[in-house]
Amino acid sequence: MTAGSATSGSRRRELDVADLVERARDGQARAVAKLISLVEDASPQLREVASALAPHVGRAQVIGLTGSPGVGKSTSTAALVSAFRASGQRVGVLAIDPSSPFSGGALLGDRIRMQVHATDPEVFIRSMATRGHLGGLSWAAPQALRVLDAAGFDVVLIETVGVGQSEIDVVSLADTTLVLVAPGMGDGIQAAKAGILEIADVFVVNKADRDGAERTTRELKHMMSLGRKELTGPSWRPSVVQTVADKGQGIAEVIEAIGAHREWMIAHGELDRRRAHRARTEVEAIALQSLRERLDDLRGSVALGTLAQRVMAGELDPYAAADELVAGLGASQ
Ligand SMILES: Nc1nc2c(ncn2[C@@H]2O[C@H](COP(=O)(O)OP(=O)(O)OP(=O)(O)O)[C@@H](O)[C@H]2O)c(=O)[nH]1
Ligand SMILES: [Mg+2]
Repeated sequence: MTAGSATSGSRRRELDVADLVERARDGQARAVAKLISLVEDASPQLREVASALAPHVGRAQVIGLTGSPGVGKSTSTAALVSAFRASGQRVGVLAIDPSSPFSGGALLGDRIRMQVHATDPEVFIRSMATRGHLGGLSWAAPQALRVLDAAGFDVVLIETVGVGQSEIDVVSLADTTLVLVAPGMGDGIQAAKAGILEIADVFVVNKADRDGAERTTRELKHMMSLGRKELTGPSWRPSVVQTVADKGQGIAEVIEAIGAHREWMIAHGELDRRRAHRARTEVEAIALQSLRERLDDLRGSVALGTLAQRVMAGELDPYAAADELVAGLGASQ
């Protein structure tokens, strides 16, 4: 590999990636953390990491949790971790906060909720604040997921606030997506507006200890029955489960619903379809990123300058100029 020579003399010491992956697979949390940091920092060793992980991925069951701020995602995540641990599974958690300028506070809150798991070596928890990353979450989260998958976690939970496209991107990483709503905030309707109804495999009406839980549950079930009429072929009807996450109530039912969804997916070839879609999205995101970088390199280049001159002089139209530029990109590597 040329990675070593390309980065020799850089400020950072080269890490032995193969050794890190071995240690991560041995269950060493520090190695897992280091690999995720390499991913997050877009280390020059990123490609090496990706290639070392590749033979070991594809085993983990990936569960996404999304929903409005404060609906109880972290509390539910912590409760689910306990439940999966009780059945002997190793659990990884990625808490992703893509947009909030106040992520520090939110992540601090998560840390407190997760404290009960902090000393369990079979649980690995990582918060990722990905604001400011070029291309946002589209590449960092899937690579972090690959690290946890390769490290042998049976279940990976991905928590993200459901407010926009980047959350939907993250959730599309999951085999099963839980959409959390709480009663009394018109949350069901908000969910419909935000387009997260379509991504739910299981609805969790959390804070069922509050007034209105029955009504929210009914509304959601009604919406599900409306939506289904337009679908053709076999389709999964999202289940609706009530929980009181901070008391652990209803968590067993959530696990059951996740299991039922998984069985349905396997029976209908949907799990493979989702994973193929995930891989395609990942490749696409990396390719786009690399094209974007190469385009950035062109800014101010002689080639672009010359083309611009010709467009200005009326010798070339801007479409033809762009074609030439893009053709040049392909040739440059
Ligand atoms: N009454 C009640 N409160 C709950 C329940 N679940 C969580 N909470 C409380 O709701 C608040 C928010 O919970 P979190 O788990 O931090 O919510 P979140 O969705 O992760 O919040 P963000 O990550 O900030 O979007 C906390 O004070 C929890 O203790 C529940 O079932 N009932
Ligand atoms: Mg949270």
